Amino acid sequence: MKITAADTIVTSPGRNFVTLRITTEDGITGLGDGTLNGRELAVASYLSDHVAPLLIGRDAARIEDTWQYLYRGAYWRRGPVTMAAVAAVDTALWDIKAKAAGMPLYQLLGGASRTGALAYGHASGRDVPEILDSVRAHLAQGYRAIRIQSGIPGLDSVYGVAASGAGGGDRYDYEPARRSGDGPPRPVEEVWDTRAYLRHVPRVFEAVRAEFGPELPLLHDGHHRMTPIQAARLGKDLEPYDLFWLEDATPAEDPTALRLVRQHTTTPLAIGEVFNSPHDYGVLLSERLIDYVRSAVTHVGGVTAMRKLLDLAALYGIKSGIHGPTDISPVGMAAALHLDLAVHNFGIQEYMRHSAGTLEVFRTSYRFGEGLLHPSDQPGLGVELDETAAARFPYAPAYLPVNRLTDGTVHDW
Ligand code: GCO
Ligand code: MG
Repeated sequence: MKITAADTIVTSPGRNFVTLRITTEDGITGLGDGTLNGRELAVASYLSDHVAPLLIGRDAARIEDTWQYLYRGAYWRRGPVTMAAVAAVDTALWDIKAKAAGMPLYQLLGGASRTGALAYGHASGRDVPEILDSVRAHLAQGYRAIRIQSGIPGLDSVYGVAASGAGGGDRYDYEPARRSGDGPPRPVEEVWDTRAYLRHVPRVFEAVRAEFGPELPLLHDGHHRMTPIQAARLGKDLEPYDLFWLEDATPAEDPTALRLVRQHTTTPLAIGEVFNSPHDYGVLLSERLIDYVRSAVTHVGGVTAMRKLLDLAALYGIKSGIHGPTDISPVGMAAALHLDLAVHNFGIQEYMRHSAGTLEVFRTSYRFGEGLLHPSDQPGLGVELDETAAARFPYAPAYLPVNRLTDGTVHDW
């Protein structure tokens, strides 16, 4: 089953996506997601200039060998651009293999371990009444686990909070990568105050628990902004509200920072969305410093790398919480859902729904009902790309915001 074409498709139905489509001599096509928010064209060039020429003529069935060939063969390993490109190839080859077998991918990964994957949605608001409305709207949409992000008094815009306040729970409201008015594209800048955040967040969770009771799983994302001692304090302050997890409490480059957090709090911890290799988890798994692995299939090196990572995590009793914001394309999302269904140590799946424009370009078959996602039983990943629709949405540069402290110092966003 020789590869005859490997095409990189960049499309922007409201936000940018990079997709690799691999075609075999017998006409089977497979899709892989290589989207890297704010740096999309670097992956597109890596794929079309450096990877596609190597794929032509290779045997599409040799997935592990191709993964190793691209990873070790480049000599320069890891890094978000390389690993998104490797992931795109790997995912497309799994799509092809499953289509050739006439099976949904999860069957090749060992078959279903559950009936569906518990999904969490993103509720947010500028203040508590808006957040409560947003939670109600998410419950009405069928979510059975909810992330809560709140505006902070004194700060104009805060990570995770929809600009309109998401009072109506409109799931399309929050898209952090933005273009900035006229002139050359530049990231917008936000202002951040960690002390104000630490004072406010426990009050928000107190209000949400008072309104919705103890049962509903609640999550929160710290987006890498706290020092270890600040994160330890937040974890302790949130213990009465029984979080499902506190995500990205401290900056991702320093995994040992979580030792201190862990010593002080029983709030479960999750990290990993900006990691780009299973190797990044080393001490986090072996010392059991986290409870959930947060990588995206797209950024950790594809289905092959994610499967190895989750199997290793399982040995330490650590579960999955695969990254699923809107900057993971429906192709990356489908790959996550097949893994979610198959692995034993599934924890939860993030699910921010894609816009109507995105779903016009990517024809998905996965389903959401009663709080659970299912990848569908279509052969392969179960997602097809409509190239005519994709061509209607050309690439548009957009960046994630840059964050500054109140004195102007650049801080983690
Ligand atoms: C999450 C993430 C995202 C990121 C985004 C950046 O938990 O879903 O933190 O919202 O900010 O993926 O591209
Ligand atoms: Mg996050």
